[in-house]
Amino acid sequence: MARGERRHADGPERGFRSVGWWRAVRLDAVLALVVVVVALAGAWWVSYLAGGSKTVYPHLFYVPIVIAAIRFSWTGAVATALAGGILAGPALPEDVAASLAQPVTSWLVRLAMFLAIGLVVAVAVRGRASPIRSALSDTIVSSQMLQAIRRGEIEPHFQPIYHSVTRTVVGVEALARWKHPRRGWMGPDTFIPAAERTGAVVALDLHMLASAARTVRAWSTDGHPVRLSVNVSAVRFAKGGLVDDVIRALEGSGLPPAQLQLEITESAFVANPAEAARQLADIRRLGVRVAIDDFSAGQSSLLYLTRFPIDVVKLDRSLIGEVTTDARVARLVAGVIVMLRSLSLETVAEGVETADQHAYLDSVDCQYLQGYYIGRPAPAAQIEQLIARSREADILAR
Ligand code: G
Ligand code: MN
Repeated sequence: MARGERRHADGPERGFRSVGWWRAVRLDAVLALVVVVVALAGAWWVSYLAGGSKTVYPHLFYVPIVIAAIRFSWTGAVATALAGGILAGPALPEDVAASLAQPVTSWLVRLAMFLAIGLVVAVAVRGRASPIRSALSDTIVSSQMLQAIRRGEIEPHFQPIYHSVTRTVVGVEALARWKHPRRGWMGPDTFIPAAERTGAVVALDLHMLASAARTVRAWSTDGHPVRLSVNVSAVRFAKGGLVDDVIRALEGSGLPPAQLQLEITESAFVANPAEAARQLADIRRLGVRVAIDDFSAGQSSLLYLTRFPIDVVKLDRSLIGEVTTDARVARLVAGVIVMLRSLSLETVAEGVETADQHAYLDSVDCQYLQGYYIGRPAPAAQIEQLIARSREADILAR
């Protein structure tokens, strides 16, 4: 499963502006509609200029009919064929110069041809039209995202990671947030899945890595370095050359490698395990740490824990969400924590949302906690303050 799809299936973050129904209008549908209308009007205009329906130009009406059939299926085909039938029929003189009207029979025949072609195309592309449509909308979303990166509208927010032994915030996870000029803050679920499908996520990952590293480097944390966790999409990982991006981000920001951690889901390892292990080893050789993200949510294989050079395992929030409601899940999580410790791997519980979940995870010695109960993702300045406060007093002692 694509990374963005499941990890962002959560509700809107606090502070997100609600999204009106008109935001759901698909831009590609509006564009297609505009193209159809323009093509209809163009076909009529060209046929008129060319002397009327006697010319070959009324065939141009097939263009909008075919577009509508692909984009809007048979309903679109019928509507456009009817509109075309009227425009190329009663609305188009047979002979413009002589202003002679078309006989009913000839325009009815044309209407029947329009309907037939429209329906044939609609049936022919059935089931295949949806990939065409999604490709179009993915492209639009991705190119808007790339523009937004250039305009500085996409920035990392940070979610605190809490150490249950020292009871302080010791790290943060950078999460992409898009401050859209009209729509306000947008979560990654609105653009990451599309960007993964087009490959534009590579640019996003690089931007997030470089920009989060600079931000965290600039935090004044008086001798207590904060660990920065950055997500790397499986698509980015598969492309190779990640280690060069990491070196550049470290050099560009001055962040010590030991403070950086990359989060990767196991889906990134499936396609080419040997190559994945090699890339991870290169990254760790820099002194950067590697975490398996969303563990237990995907194709988790226990053997992965021994085959890949990793430091940290992040237990998926689907597991954590049930530790207080299902005794078996609770025992499972307790056991997994023991197992990970015996492999010298650190454990982070993701999606800790309640005091009860926190208490349970504490009781089974889970080292690190992350989730809404600890703190929501927030802009850099707020998190810098939270970290400072956490040094004075336990932020969970409430
Ligand atoms: O897969 P990954 O751990 O990178 O996912 C991070 C996502 O999880 C972010 O979109 C973040 O907002 C969300 N998230 C963080 N903490 C919680 C939580 O406690 N509950 C839920 N439902 N989502 C969370
Ligand atoms: Mn993550």
